[in-house]
Amino acid sequence: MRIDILTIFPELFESPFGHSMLKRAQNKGFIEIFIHNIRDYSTDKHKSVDDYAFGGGAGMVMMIQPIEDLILKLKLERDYDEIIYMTPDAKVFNQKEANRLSLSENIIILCGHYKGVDQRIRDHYITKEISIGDYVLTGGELAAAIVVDSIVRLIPGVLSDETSALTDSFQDNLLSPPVYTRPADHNGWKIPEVLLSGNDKLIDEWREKQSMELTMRVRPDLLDD
Ligand code: 6GU
Repeated sequence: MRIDILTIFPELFESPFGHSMLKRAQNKGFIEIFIHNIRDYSTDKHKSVDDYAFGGGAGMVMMIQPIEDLILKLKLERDYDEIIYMTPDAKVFNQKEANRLSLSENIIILCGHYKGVDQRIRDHYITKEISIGDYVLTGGELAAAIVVDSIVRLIPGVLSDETSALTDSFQDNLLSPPVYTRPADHNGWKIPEVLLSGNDKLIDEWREKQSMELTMRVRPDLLDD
C-alpha cells in the first residue's frame, strides 16, 4: 500500500511515522508513506499557499493552484483508490471505514488548515472526506496520522500477533474486556479468580460478559447497529 500525504506542515509527521508499528511497517515494505509539502508546488513568487476568503470573514483559505498541481502530478504517476480530505465538517471515521481503506492500493490524504481548502478542490478532486470526531483541531495532520495508524495496523503481517487486530475493541461493536498481568496479587489487589482457573470456556464466557457489560455502561450507542 502507498500513502501520499499532502500538507503544509510536513514536520508534523516525523514523529508519528518514525516510530513503533508505523516505522516497522515501512521498513518491512508493507507500506510506503510519502509526505509532500504543498508549498513546494506554489508557483507564486512568495510561495503562498493561502489567500483571503471571497465574501470576507476572518481566516485564510488554502488556494487551488499548488494542491491541484500536486494531485495532478501524482495521478499521472499512478491510479488512486481514494483522494481523501481531512476536515472536521465530514462524516466521522470509524473501524468499518478503517477496514475498507486498509484494502486500498494507493491513497492520497490532503490535510486542511486555516478555514480549509477552496471548495472547488473538494468538488473536483476529493473522493472521500474524513473527520475523526466532533471537536476542532488546528489542522488535519494529527487526524491524518490517526487514520493512517488505524489502517496500517490492519494490513496482514504488520502486527506481530496476526490475530490481535481482529479481537480489537470495535471489530465486533463491543469494547474489549479488562486485562491483567503478573503479579496476580498486588498488595491485596487481586485479579478475577476465573483467569487463574485454566478453564478456557469459563474464561471466554467471563470475557464476553465483561465486554457486554462495559459496552452497555460506557458506549450503549455501539449496540444500536
Ligand atoms: Cl480531520 N481536521 C481538523 N482540523 N479538525 C478535526 C478533524 C480534522 N477531525 C476532527 N476535528
